[in-house]
Amino acid sequence: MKNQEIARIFNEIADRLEIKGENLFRIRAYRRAALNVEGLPKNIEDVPEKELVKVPGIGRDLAGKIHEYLTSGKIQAYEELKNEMPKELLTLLSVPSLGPKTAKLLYDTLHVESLDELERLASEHKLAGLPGIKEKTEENILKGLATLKRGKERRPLGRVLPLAEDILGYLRKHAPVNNIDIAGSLRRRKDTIKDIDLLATSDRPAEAMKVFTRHPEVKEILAQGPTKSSIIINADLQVDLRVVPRESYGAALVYFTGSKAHNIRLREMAIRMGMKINEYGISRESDNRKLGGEREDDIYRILGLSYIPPELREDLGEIEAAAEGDLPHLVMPGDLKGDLHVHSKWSDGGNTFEQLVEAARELGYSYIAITDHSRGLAVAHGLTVERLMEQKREIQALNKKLRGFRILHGTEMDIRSDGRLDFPDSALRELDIVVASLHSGFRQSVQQLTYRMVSAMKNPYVSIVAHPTGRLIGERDAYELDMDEIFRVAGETGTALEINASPFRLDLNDISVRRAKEMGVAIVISTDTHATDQFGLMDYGVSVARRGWLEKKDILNTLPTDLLLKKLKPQSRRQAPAQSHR
Ligand code: DGT
Ligand code: CA
Ligand code: ZN
Repeated sequence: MKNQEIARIFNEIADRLEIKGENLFRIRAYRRAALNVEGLPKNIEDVPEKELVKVPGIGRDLAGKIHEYLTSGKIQAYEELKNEMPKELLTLLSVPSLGPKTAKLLYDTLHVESLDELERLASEHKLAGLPGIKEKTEENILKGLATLKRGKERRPLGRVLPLAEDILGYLRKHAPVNNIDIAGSLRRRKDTIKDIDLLATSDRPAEAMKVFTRHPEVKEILAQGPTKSSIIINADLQVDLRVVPRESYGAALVYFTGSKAHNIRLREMAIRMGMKINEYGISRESDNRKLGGEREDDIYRILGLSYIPPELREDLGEIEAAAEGDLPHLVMPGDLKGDLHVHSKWSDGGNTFEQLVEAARELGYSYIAITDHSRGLAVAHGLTVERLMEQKREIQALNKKLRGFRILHGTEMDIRSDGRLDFPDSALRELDIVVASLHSGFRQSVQQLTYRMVSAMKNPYVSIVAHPTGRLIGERDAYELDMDEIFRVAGETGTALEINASPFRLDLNDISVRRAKEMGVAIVISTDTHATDQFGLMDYGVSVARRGWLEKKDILNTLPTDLLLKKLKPQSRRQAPAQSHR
């Protein structure tokens, strides 16, 4: 598909414009277009030229560039930009903490041309002393380089899962397989993935493998045998397919789903019970008699455990809980009743309220919260108080026409660098829901960053803090925050924390979610949708919640509208005047 290629080019154009110091709006337009083209649920080559402008974030200019690429294989403006500056400069800019100014400075003065060289110079303290570069800058560069390396080894779940499902669909259609499933970390829905592990049964394994190694995306065949084949696909990702006997399928699925730590615990448990588990089945030690292994559940049942969902298989207490019959009833995608973080055309989203409502209704939702950016975030066309009130009137009018659905009026309000909020209480009071988040000053001290979050949560109108740690998977680490303090204040003030379902964020992450729950913090799962087709990202957020042991009752947007509004801060606004604390 050309979608990813175009997205890559648009991102590179944005990078190059950034080095040139061009207009921020233009740069952002390219980045947004890249995101939307990549996330487009269909092949961009199938979109007729005239329809391209209907893709959110694609105006006439960018539609023209896409058409140019699809017809000629080139974009003139991009070729010109490429000639204007060396590629090495761009390499430097790929380091998360390195801005365009610093990148240019390093290139011009020290002629740094590679990341290895940059790493050497930074670790030898050869950079500090250049204009604007302090010791702390060197530290940040080294951290950024480490993040970058990790990002190359492991990809975000959201990049890998669609590729895996594509290959799975292809094999189901073209290869002689009976069962076939995704295993490994992907089945456990870890937030980052090293490779794709597939498991199948087949009556004609050799032929199944032949079909596999002829997938149109194959770049290299690493191995091809009747029980295991490995390929590298064009996205530079390894895919392994194993074919196992039908009577071992369940045992193999447990084995290759992992995690390794979980498997080791199961094996130890089996040994204590006089049994043996491997990828072929579970058997009695004394006479080697096979007790089961065709179905996954066999293994757990015979060990006296309830079935453990793949997302929990990390040896983080799930085996003990399964032994006690104490596993959580994990939240499921169908439990969600609405999305509480949605952008419209009023700020940097691509759709009208009507389009958003229609898409949300199709998913079976009862509500969405419109949370456009606030005035401080000019690059995202943040709303002034006047515009916010205008928006409120429009939403009220639309709500009168809707049956069985409600648009909640909200904001994604910027928490400023000094901890002050971007809107006064007099404006916040007018809203159904207030989502607050940080968009600047990520490199402040732990104290300052924590202070900003805490002061936002202490505001009586702030209902939710969005993408609390600010991480961008493989690109930017979480800010340095005192998370326990954040959870404590969230619990105390009744402020909910968001699991941002955007697959490049997944923020809070699984571990934080579990900790938040233990500390009595309410959670919401939201997509931060900027275009209607992004509503579907909710499932990634649900995966994080499941990995964090959350049940339906732990998540506020599983509630119907009236109960949701009762639970969301500020509760006082919606309850009878005499507050009862029950
Ligand atoms: P990844 O690929 O790093 O994202 O994570 P996984 O969990 O998919 O790891 P991978 O691909 O190396 O192996 C797939 C599964 O195979 C793993 O979750 C458990 C199982 N496995 C691999 N090596 C071993 C091993 O040495 N011992 C045991 N018990 N299981 C293993
Ligand atoms: Ca794997
Ligand atoms: Zn947002």
